[in-house]
Amino acid sequence: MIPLILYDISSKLEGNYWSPSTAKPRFVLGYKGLPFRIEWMEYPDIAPRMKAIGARQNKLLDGREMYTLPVLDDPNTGALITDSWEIAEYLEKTYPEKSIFPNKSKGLIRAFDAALINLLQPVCKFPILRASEILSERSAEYYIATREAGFKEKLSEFSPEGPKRDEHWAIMERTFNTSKEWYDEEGKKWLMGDTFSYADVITAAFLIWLKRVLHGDEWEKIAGWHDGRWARLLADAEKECNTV
Ligand SMILES: N[C@@H](CCC(=O)N[C@@H](CS)C(=O)NCC(=O)O)C(=O)O
Repeated sequence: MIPLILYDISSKLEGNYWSPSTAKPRFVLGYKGLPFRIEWMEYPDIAPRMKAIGARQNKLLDGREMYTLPVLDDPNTGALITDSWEIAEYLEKTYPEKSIFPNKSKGLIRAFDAALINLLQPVCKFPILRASEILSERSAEYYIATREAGFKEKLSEFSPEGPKRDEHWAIMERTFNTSKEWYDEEGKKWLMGDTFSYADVITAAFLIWLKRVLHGDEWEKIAGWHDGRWARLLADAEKECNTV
């Protein structure tokens, strides 16, 4: 089998990876035991490169069309897929062994994905601020300019220390309290009890983002909530998906 190619976004961190969207297909590829290699990209190079290889643009929540990563190139079938959800669907359909949507859970997991995004929306400016600190100079310049334009706010106003940051921490904690309630329904390792699924990939990708972009003490704070449950869930998912 020819290794698949995953286009991911580079950073200054050891090991590079940090983006939650691209972490999802990385987890799925690892879980299914598929051979793959990563093509690391800087932000300003994404659009020209994706256009050149014939990837399709993605539709953002606000309706705008743009080139985004992840993109997956499968030389075994000729498929070139944009968007983490569509990549998950493609991998499940093409390589059905070790299902990530067990027991016909795809619809429910899609709803879980949307629910988690809704929970995270109000708090995302804090990790976005931190992400701008771990990118290369070229990527950071692009990232800050596009995020400032998107939010119509200067980066320095995203999550300044003080009442605004405190509010972000409060929302973050509420988000994890809600996630805990969801995970407690089965009271086991995964959202679906003993069965690993793409829902856990979504949660783990969010955790990876926080662990990689936040400062050490900030991640430690989250890792300490609910008796270390979130650090444990991330470590378990990384093990399950052979990403460590
Ligand atoms: N819904 C998309 C979101 C992907 C996305 O927003 N990717 C961002 C990086 S996290 C991106 O590539 N942005 C390109 C840009 O800002 O130019 C997915 O899940 O694949």
